[in-house]
Amino acid sequence: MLKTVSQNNPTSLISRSPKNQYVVSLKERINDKEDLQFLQQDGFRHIETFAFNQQNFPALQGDMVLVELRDEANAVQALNDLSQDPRIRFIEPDREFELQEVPEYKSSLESAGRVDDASPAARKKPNDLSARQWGLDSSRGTDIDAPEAWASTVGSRSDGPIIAVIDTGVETDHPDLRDNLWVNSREIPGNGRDDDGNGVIDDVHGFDAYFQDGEPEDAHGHGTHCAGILGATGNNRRGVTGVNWQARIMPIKIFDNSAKPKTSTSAILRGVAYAANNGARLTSNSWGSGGASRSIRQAFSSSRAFHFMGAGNDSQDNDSKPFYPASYGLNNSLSVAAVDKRGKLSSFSNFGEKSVDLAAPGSSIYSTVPGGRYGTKSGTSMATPFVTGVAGLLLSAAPGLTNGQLRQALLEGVVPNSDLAGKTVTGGVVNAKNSLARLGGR
Ligand SMILES: [Ca+2]
Ligand SMILES: [Ca+2]
Ligand SMILES: [Ca+2]
Ligand SMILES: [Ca+2]
Repeated sequence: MLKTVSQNNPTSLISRSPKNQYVVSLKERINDKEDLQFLQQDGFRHIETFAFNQQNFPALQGDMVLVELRDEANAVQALNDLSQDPRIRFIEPDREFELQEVPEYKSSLESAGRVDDASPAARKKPNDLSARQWGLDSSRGTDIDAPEAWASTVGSRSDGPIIAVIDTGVETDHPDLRDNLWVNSREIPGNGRDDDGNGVIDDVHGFDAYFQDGEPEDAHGHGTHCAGILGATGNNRRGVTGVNWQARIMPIKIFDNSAKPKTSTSAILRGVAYAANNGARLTSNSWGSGGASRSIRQAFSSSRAFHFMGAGNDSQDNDSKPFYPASYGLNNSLSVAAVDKRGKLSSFSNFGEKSVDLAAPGSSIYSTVPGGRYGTKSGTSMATPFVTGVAGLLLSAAPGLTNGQLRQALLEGVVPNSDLAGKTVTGGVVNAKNSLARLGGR
């Protein structure tokens, strides 16, 4: 049996003591200030209306707002009054969560020669595919068959999907990432103005949803690593290659800069809203916790984008002990477990025959880290951007794919193995070649 190893808990969001701030889901959209007056009467101060634009969140019926309790002494009465107000759907605390990581462990490098599993003509390799990148190509056949997929598409900076990495930020001047960042062409950098009127000043490459500014720089390293997995520049004679050689990565920073990074319900809502409002087709979410949030669920589920969620690293069965956002089970999302070089479920990985959809390489993954460097990390955090990256290839090859078609191509393309049987819905590992072949356009 798998052991629960609590210290192997990479990106768990641990609920903290609530602040005096709450997220309120309204039944209607706000048209003017008077629509918010009842909050004041119930004892709350309106802080922020989250920017869930109707066109990008078509299924969201009303607005979501952040409020602050004005008088702590009357908290019980005020919360009671507001929760019974017919104009609101629900109210929940703006919780704080902490990011924890799987301890990195040294991995032996893959030194054996590769056995190509397709004819050379059907494979295409970049000049910077590191021998450490076993998840993309390996002699054991446990990889995602990236070279076979690259023969069809390597991703695209022009037609490819905008991919939001919702995480600790990204080192935007990393030499292997800077060319693959989304560019907000309607924003003039460094002039102190919000030129495109999207609510954020000088947001040229993404958004810091925690500190609410246009500089989503990574003080931690987790987000930079995830970004490189799905989209480090390929074939540039440098470092590593991403699943997509060319990409449009939109860094969305939801964590603060502390050594054990913290985030909050409100930062996550802001991040999901910004991503979809500014064109992200995909989001990659290598974080989570055991605590469900109705507002976060509502934000993801009502969005037109497609979302990838890490299953978590507690070696637990998510069917009996959910891990969110992976366990929301949304139609427009997939949850991802991790496998090691042998193709076996990683010792830390959560699983779930009903609630975890598929697996991807997640042990000893080599990718970009801050300082223009490279390093190895393990976790479902690493598995998740592998699947997001494959989705990026699929949408580069077929930009018109619906969420349903994308989901189906990813699930039907997996390579099943006996170790994953009964551990995930598909019992298999994501496979770029097979999923591309499912599109039928090759
Ligand atoms: Ca292979
Ligand atoms: Ca702006
Ligand atoms: Ca500007
Ligand atoms: Ca490279």
